[in-house]
Amino acid sequence: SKHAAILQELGIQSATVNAGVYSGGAWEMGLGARYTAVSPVTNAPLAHVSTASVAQLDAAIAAARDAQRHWRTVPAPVRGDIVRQIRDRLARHKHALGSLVSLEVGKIYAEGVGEIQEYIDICDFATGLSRSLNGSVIPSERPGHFMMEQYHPLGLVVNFPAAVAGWNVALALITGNATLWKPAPSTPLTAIAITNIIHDVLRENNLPGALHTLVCGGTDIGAHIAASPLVDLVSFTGSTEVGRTVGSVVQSRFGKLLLELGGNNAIIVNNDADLDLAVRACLFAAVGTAGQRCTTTRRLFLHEDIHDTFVERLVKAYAQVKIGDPLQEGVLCGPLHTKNAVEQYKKAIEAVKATPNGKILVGGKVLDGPGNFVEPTITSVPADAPVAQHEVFVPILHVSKIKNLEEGIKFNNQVKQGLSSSLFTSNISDVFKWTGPAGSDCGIVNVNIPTNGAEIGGAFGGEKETGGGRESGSDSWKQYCRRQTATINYSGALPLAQGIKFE
Ligand code: UN1
Repeated sequence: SKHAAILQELGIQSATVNAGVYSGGAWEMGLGARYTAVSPVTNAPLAHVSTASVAQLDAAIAAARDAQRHWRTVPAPVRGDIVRQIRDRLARHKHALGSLVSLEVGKIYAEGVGEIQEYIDICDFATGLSRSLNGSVIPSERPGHFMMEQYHPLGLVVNFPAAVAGWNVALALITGNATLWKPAPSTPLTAIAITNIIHDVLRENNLPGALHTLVCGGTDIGAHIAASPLVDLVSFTGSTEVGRTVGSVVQSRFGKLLLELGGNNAIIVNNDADLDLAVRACLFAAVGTAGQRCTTTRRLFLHEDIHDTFVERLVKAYAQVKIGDPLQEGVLCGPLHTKNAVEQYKKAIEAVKATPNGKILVGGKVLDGPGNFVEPTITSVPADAPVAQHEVFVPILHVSKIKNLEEGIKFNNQVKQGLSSSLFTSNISDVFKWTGPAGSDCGIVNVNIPTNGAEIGGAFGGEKETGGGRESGSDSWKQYCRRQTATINYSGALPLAQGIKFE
């Protein structure tokens, strides 16, 4: 079948037991619990995956650290070339990898391929960057002294779960680190397929496969990683709840952290906005990936002048969304990733119904059948309704009315999360109010584009309960490094800083 061909191209035998541990450059059968990866479209098994025991994890960490001791001395541009080769190999299998993401996660094919494209983009970015991992030269106050700041590899970077793995792998590798990837228990196959590809590139270059280690596992493995002093940086993408625990464990041992946690992203539509553009943007932002991006729009603030027209148009657009098999052409909304997400959806719909003045404007139902399908939903609730204060990873968009931009900014900022935000307007001064210091408090602030679908060139991440981390572009690479200030005295004398005399 089509599915079997995809799995075969990527070196995954369908319906066979897969070794979910890639340690020391070789696949191993995991001695932990066995997982079954299921299709969110049918809930039928896709493959069985073994997971690591804690002892296997420790061995994998040791092997990765060992491999890094050589890797850290390889010149950065040479490391960049390895990442370029990984990029080429990913591009060659883009169709199959994108289909596998679609198969396993449930997002539509176009978005599955988009995710692989994002991995390819960050590899391009990292390859170029490998020639300019600049430190700086700082003028010393002392004669005959040279002072500089430089960036060295950290050691071992662990990144768990996520589709965002590529951002971490590409940047961690060019900066001279080894990486260990612990994917979400529900997405082992994409991780196994990408590891197969990277394994081939490393082997062809006589480099240890341990530089890209993979450990499938559950919460015991996650907890052990967070606590291990041999893990230099823990990059975690997931819920605020889990991130809080991971964060405090890593912080208590003074490990480095990169947290990309929950978002509760809003779009504000001014009365002077291009409404065609805004409707299309809201549709992609709220229904894309069936509402399961950290950047998905969950709250929509409409100026009272355009509120009714806008809602009417958006409801019409929602009614045309085809829900179904994400690999089928024309489908815009696939299933939710897990059965549990369907339960969360039901709970949120009940909460809307129980909210004073809360209304379902369109959607609200779970679809019959074996898959995890729900209707994309628009609700009308007051901006401060409890149901709109936290992130539910489903396609539910809460709409509220605003009098002006000031009120929109207040509502945008009043939640605990601070990832992404967008304003639709044609008013120049509102653009600068929105992007200025008293505007949106999010890590990502957009004008006339959706909250999701960020390019890799900018730093990605958010404030407050989103965790404060920055990944992907800009100078995010510095987080994979230890910063070192070096002062070299070539004067032959010993002048002390601050003019101190000590004799
Ligand atoms: C995520 O959902 O965790 O901006 C990341 C976006 C993508 C990244 C999503 N570039 O929607």
